[in-house]
Amino acid sequence: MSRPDASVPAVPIRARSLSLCGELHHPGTLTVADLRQWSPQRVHVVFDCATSGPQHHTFEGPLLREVLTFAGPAFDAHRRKDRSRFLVSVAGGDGHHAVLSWAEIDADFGNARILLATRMDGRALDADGSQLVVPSDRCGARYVSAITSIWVGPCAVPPDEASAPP
Ligand SMILES: Nc1nc2c(c(=O)[nH]1)N[C@H]1C(S)=C(S)[C@@H](COP(=O)(O)O)O[C@H]1N2
Ligand SMILES: [Mo]
Repeated sequence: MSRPDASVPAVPIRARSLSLCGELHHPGTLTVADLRQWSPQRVHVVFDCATSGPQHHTFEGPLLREVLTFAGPAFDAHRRKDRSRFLVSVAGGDGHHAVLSWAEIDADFGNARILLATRMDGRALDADGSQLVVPSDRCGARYVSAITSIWVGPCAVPPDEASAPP
């Protein structure tokens, strides 16, 4: 009888998934393995952590913009002004969450290469969950790890002071 292969876990690792929700035409759930259907980008980043100083990491994963476009934000994609109303909120299982604007990742606006990582420093993130990668940020607070949900939707309209009751 052959010996069990030590590289294959006896109990399969439970893959963590993230839910795509909010004002989307195709809301749903994606595992880290699902995120590998989009072409991966690779970036080396340095960000500052308030408690542990500069952090150096290499991340690999698809552009957040491509994944969210697949989920179909409920804006008129042909109208830049409509796209510029939308926000993206990314949450980890521990309750930490960070907000981006759609315009940050939109090619007609900030065009930032923000990723949903499938690997960090060569290690697959299937068991931990994806991590948001924001190379243009100086600090680490928006590098949300163990992502459990991403909400997409329009920002509230600021109150019109002129027509508001006194
Ligand atoms: N889910 C989650 N992600 C998080 C945080 C957190 O508290 N929860 N802290 C952020 C902060 S403040 C920093 S500096 C980086 C640290 O990333 P690292 O531990 O991979 O270097 O993770 C970010 N991502
Ligand atoms: Mo941090």
